[in-house]
Amino acid sequence: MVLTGAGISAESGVPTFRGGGNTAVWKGMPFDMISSARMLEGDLPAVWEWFNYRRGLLEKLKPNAAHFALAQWQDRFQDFMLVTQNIDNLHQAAGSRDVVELHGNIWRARCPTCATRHDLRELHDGSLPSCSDCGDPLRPDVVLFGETLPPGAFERAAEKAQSCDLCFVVGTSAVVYPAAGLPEIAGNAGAYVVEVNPERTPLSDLCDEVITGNAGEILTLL
Ligand code: BJW
Ligand code: ZN
Repeated sequence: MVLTGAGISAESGVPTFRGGGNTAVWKGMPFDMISSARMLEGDLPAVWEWFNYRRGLLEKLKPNAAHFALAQWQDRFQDFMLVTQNIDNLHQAAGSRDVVELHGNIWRARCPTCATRHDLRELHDGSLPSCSDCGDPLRPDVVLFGETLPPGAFERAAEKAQSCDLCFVVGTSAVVYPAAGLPEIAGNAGAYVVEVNPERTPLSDLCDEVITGNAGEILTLL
């Protein structure tokens, strides 16, 4: 199994949340304040503005060599699972199928009332999108701090972590739970755990191997 984080998209031009000693900030707010359940309850328009801004950045960006390498691995290995914390859809754009999205997808909206999911590329630009089924205001289909993960997603990933032989952890600072617990589950169950990251993380000491470098270069070499 492969677990990816924001760092795998860095070479496509997607800003990471953390790393290099910096934390993403928007309009003076740290991202973990705006990407939170509390902000969603208090100021849904501000949350939409933040995600609309992010979609605008992503619109022009393309998958990089690391995304393409992983899309090839799915055909090279019989029993492969790609688990991502990313919401940018770049794995799918590179050809990866059946990606386990732990934190949702920025191109989708969700209705909190009737749970219907909507493709934002098909919704007309309006101030606040509303549900075509029940009319209630939609929210971005992403997992904010303090919210639970989509039903089944973590369970699927954890089951694979329990049974895999090899676990790659690529481009994540490994501080956000429960995602960051997956490599530990894999390691405890006997998998060989390999981290690919230009910086060390809290996970590095638990890994069997740490490959220091950028995902695009390292995954292509592998
Ligand atoms: C490169 C590179 C290159 C650069 N190549 N690499 C247990 C302990 C403590 C706290 C908790 C816990 N369990 C739950 C919590 C609370 C919280 C949490 O984990 N907090 C910690 C931060 C303290 N977790 C949650 O709230 C989660 N929900 C939950 O657990 O529900 C149950 C519950 C409910 C209520 C109360 C308690 C429990 C939900 C977490 C949702 C995370 N959502 C976000 C935002 C999504 C929307 C958005 O995009 O705005 O997801 S946060 C943000 O961080 C985003 C990411 O997916 C996630 C992880 O970040 P990631 O991918 O690791 O990126 P970075 O930027 O941190 O790191 C980039 C890395 O790349 C760096 O290491 C670079 O070096 C590297 N890099 N260039 C390779 N070229
Ligand atoms: Zn609805």
